[in-house]
Amino acid sequence: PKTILLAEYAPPAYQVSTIDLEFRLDPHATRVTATSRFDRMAGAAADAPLVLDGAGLRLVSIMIDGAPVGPDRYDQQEERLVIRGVPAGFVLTVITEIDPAGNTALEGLYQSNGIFCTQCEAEGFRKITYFPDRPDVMARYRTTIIGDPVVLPVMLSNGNPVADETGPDGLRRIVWEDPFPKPSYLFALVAGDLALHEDSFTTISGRSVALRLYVEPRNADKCAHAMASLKKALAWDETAYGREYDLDIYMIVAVDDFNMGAMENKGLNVFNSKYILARPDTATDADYAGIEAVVAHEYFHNWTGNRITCRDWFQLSLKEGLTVFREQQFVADHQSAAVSRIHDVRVLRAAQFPEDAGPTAHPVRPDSYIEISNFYTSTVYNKGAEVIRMLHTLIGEDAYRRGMDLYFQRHDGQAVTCEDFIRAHADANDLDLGDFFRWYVQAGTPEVSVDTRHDPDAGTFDVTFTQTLAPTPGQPVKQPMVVPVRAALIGPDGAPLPMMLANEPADAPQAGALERVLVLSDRVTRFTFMQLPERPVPSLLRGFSAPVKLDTRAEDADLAFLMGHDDDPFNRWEAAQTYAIRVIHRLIADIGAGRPLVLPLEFREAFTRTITDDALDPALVAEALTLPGESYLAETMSRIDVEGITTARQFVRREIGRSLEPQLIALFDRLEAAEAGQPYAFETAAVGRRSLANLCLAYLGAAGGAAGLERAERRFATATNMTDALGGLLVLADQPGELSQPAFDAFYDRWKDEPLVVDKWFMVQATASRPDALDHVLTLMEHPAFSMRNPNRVRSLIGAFAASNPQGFHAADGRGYEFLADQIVALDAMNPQIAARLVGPFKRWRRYDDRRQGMMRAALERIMSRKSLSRDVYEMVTKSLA
Ligand code: B3K
Ligand code: ZN
Repeated sequence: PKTILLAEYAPPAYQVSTIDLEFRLDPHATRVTATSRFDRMAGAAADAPLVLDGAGLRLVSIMIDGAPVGPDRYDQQEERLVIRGVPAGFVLTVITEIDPAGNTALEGLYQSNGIFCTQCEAEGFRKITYFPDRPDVMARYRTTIIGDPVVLPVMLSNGNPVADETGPDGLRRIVWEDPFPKPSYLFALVAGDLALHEDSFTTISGRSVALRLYVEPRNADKCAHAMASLKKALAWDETAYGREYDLDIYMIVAVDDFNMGAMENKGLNVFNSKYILARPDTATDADYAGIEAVVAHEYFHNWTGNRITCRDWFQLSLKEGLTVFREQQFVADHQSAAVSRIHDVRVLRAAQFPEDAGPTAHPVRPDSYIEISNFYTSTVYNKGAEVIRMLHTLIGEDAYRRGMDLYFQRHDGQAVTCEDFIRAHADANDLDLGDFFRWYVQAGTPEVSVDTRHDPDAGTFDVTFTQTLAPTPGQPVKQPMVVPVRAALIGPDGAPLPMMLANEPADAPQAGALERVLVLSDRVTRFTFMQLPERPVPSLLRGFSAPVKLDTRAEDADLAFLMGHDDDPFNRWEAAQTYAIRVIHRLIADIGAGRPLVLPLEFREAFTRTITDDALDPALVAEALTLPGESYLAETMSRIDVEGITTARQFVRREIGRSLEPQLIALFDRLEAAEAGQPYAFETAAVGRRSLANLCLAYLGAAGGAAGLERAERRFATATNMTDALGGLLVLADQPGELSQPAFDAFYDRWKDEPLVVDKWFMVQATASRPDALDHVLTLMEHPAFSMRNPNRVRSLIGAFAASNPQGFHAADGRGYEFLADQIVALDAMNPQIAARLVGPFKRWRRYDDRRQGMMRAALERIMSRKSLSRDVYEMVTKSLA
């Protein structure tokens, strides 16, 4: 397979102004006629061949200006069609035939439960017809869909319907026209028997937009939350970014078989049903939150992605990082801002930090790839969003808005680069952002350590930051990054103190402020603060103002102080996490040395203070008392100690559950009573109460006492919403079979007709801690409800086991590794994108003990030895082994 390089980008020789597509739908033989107007670009050679992308197509015919083009004029290469001797301007007609029902890769045109749907990003359009399938070719689309109206009563494409007639042959022909030029990756077509849930929205300029949500008829009662989320998103983008929706119809279709979360096709989003369907009894609070966020995300792409798109796929973060940041701002404005920031950071640490530290580390703007599908990564998305957030922090909200306004004004209708984006912000505010751009080109997570020195006589407090950035594949040497550190200095009474820098005029912009943004731009940066006779406790990187690993070298006592006093809720949480990580690390060391395990008294006391303080927000309490996850804990160790992490973490959970049993029960009962009789609402306070109640239950369950288990059984059996039911089930899942199996059976029996709930059933079992974890997963693979064809199912069982059941997956006998390798190989023949995602848990193999390293490497080598690997899996495996 060939490596594609950013440095080799060349603009297309021919542009397309219009494309007329006709689909004669048939499950196994859909005929596609594409008629496009091409024009040679100024600067392209007169004999430049026409290069079209195409994959897995049956070519029926080619015509130029109505005259057939014979095989002597074109070459069919692997995924290309090259036509020689074309005029400067011409109309190309290509007829191809495709097999949607046989398309198991779920890219291009495929069927999901009989519904025809498309997924074209990044390079799926080439599986529909021969075309320059690259984002810098933007054309106006007109789409005719021909099908049997009895089987396919709903037939949709981008834009507006402009004609609709049923012919004497009984076939219906509907024509859609999208007035906005777009790249091929935003094309969409949907046809099937779908129920419509409709609403409308009046835009800020008074236009009425029809909002149409299409789902399978059995799901008609699960649309309300997605629709409400969509309306919030339209309204928010108008006020927060001054962006109005631009078509008269906004359509969303939910399908069960989908490779990722959703797709922002112009005017016709296609969604994984997981991110649309919700009813209180079938969906958890986390599902409701995911729906709100993803519906908004796809909507926000209308401006950041669709109206302004990427010049090439290296620029993917131009739309994804920016849109994730916009989504995060939207969520923070609608739910608890502190909790939502904590969630952003948890995701970043669990997924992106390991990526940045592993063999597939790449910059936010990668400079090479083998398969672009592999680059829809946490680095491009989540670190990309952190980069936009840092820009926002560095220049401030008003300057950021000026920069965004200029970006929209300057580039509307264009396909642009990350440089163009940063230039708009620099030009709008007369700033030099040259060094800041390193965040786009250098991979790896900077490590920042802090040294402080207080001089009581001089009243000065020095804070010295030292940053290092370790080498990553292909980048041995790095430049220092521009790191914005939001900071405060907390006085002994818990109040933040004025921050006055030495040698700073009293009227300097931030002089004397209670919180400042300190900018690190060198390897070592020192700040000296004045007028501080008593030593303050620094609160640094507030709100996680930069995606770095910060080592504050704080004393335990300072952490405990910040846990109780920091006025930045994120940092209060962070202090608790840092403290918990320390405690767990010490316990791991004790395990290794064979010392008896003891939960430190101060830790338990800090924990007790937090659960018994009624003044605190339950949601934040739940976050503060949730121990760092195993993946992030692994990330904090240079050599990952599988047993140590699990044993230490379990010990802390059990000890807390045991020693705080009365307090946890009292709190749980109080929270449950507050909820009793209330109808379910996805509303910040109620979500917080449910999450804290479930956390209490989890600790009680870890201790295994009768009072806790009784409550878990009761909650599971009597819950009226899925959040509570699952809270009970998760506790029962870790208990012996007499307790867990009846719960699983009852759950399946009740929900077997709801695929998204059955996914939960698989997932809870796949991640349960039980000695026979792998055998249980193997049994579940034989269950009639399991299917390798459905990505959600694969993720719920195989993906969840490999990524979130470390005891099972990393079992000392290595069978977990063999199992995963087998599944990757089996899936690769069906759906390479999903197969490549499953390589993830193998990527950190070099961080484990020698025995596990050997077994994981052998598993990767076994995959490599297969003859016909997809580009997707090939790239992930070779890079992991390199
Ligand atoms: N842009 C799509 C992701 C497409 C993934 C293609 N393999 C969804 C999103 O990020 O909004
Ligand atoms: Zn996106």
